[in-house]
Amino acid sequence: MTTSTIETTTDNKTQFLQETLAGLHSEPKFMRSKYFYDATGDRIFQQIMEMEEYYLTNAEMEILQYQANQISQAVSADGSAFDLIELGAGDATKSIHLLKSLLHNRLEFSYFPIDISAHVISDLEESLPEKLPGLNMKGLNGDYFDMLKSATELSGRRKVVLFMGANIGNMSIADAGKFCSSLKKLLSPKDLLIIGFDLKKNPKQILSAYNDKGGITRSFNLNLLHRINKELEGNFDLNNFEHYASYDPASGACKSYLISLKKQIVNIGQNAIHFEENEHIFMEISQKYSLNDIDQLAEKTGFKPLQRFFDQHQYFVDAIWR
Ligand code: AVI
Repeated sequence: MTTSTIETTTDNKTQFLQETLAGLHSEPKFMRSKYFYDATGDRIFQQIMEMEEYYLTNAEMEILQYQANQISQAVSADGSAFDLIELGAGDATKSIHLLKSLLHNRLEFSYFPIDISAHVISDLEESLPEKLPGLNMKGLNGDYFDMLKSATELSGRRKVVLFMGANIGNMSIADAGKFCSSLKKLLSPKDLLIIGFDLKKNPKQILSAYNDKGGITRSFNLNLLHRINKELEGNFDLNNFEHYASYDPASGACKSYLISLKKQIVNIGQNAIHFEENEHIFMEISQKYSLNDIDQLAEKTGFKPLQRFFDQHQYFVDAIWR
């Protein structure tokens, strides 16, 4: 199989503008965290993953580094060829361990990394074939479900879907339920899902991962205002907004906001957005789960939990569902 990127056909900029205006005309105001990831956002997210406070990356990395063989055995238990489809592949630094193990065990599979960021997909297509000779891969740039359908049309084989990195956490519990139900409808009874969850733990540890001392998460959030200025002719003054993160141990919801430091009007093209002093924009949820919450999510959405893999501190879990 040759490597090539399938580009999205939708008008990304129009959608970005429409969704941004809809969120900023809502009460309370909100933005969509999927728009964090332009080239600068990708770079800042890399820095977040390297931060001392952001325990999630190391925890899941440890699972993949030390248990890739067990995971590879679990996904290949029935011996048939399969497609490994990764939703939100990022730089694949974690999945590379699983890919190595699958190649080492001479399993017949193709890898389809899907990512909303075109930079991510072109980087992967350049770097992975060099790092993993013999890997069959095709990068898919676009919406998860559209691209999952494209991947399914490219081959009718059994699917193993990877959804790691706690990306499910960037949805509310209700939206995560809708997402898993829609995903289940695209899968056949033999297909598997490997899904990563950040677990509920000491609230201070969670909060400092989203409110780091170096201000990297702050820059990550403010970068979306900068992106709106650049791409949608906005005039946000970044000095007039402050990052605020909160964690509620009861619900497991970690939320980030930008707070308007004064009464102000911001223009996006011809549209004027009014802010009161201390008014908030809800930017992102990073939902944390208990093991019970995870099993309930599987059950409610038609999946059967099969196996779980933890890091040594039990900060994180990669669960295999059928
Ligand atoms: C991508 N996602 C799982 C990250 C998270 O932990 O929610 C995004 C992030 N936002 C702030 N820090 C990291």
